Amino acid sequence: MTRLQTNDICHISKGLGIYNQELLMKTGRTLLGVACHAYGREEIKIRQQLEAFSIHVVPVTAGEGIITEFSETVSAILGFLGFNSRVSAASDTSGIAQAFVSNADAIMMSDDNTFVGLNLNNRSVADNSEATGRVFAAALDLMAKGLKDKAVLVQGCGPVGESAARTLLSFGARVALYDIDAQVALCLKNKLAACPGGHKTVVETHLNSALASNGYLVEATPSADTIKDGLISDHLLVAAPGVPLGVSEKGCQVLGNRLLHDKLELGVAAMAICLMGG
Ligand code: 2YH
Repeated sequence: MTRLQTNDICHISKGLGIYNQELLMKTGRTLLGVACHAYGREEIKIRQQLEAFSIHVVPVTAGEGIITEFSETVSAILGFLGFNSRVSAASDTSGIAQAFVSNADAIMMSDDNTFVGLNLNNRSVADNSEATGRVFAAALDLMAKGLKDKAVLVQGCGPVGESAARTLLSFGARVALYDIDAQVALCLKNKLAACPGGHKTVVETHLNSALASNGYLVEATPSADTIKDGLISDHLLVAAPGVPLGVSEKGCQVLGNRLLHDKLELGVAAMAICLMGG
């Protein structure tokens, strides 16, 4: 998992309005709407419950320590959506205790490996990798105006790619898997066999031909420049949860509104909707 850096996130809080407009243009839904689509929730009902749902973001000093603006940015995203959110005054154990004492509904916190939301009322856990894969697949479904029977390549078969693949199958997509380590892709194919439609999942071993035969891509790798500019066809739609982004600057220009990428917004929004249960 890539560790975020302040440079990755310091612009997010101020840019949420513009980000939301761009997302609306690309998907037809706002940040809240895309997250609701990911969990099959009705946006209008969620809107009625948001303000009363309090989420404390607890800074974590373990491992490589605090990332300046990480907690503030997570809280800003939640506040933008309408949640009652705040960054805990204290970090770590004290921050968790404060959240309990103040009757918070949920906590969000991340160390170097795991970013979770914890619902303090019903004990449910929202995992950032699962939520991120799911919400980017849902966004691609919206960009594509439905993925049923469409061929989608999932590039990168770690936890984010796995969650994306499961979600794509639930939308009725035909899923192809590619990983730099073919064994990892094969292992995921075997796991997906139990999902409805999962037995039709295929493993691609050559990225070039895989990109030529799939018109839709979820780029879920933790590496830059995984997609050569020449492989970007004029109809390819890309949802890219991977950090860093696997598409070059030139590739981004070519794709324009056919590319969706962010480093935190959709994943946090999806975690929050997941925490609200349903
Ligand atoms: O960067 C990370 C993780 N690799 C997960 C990122 C989500 N995809 N975590 C942030 C660590 C934050 C730090 N402990 C803090 O400021 O609380």
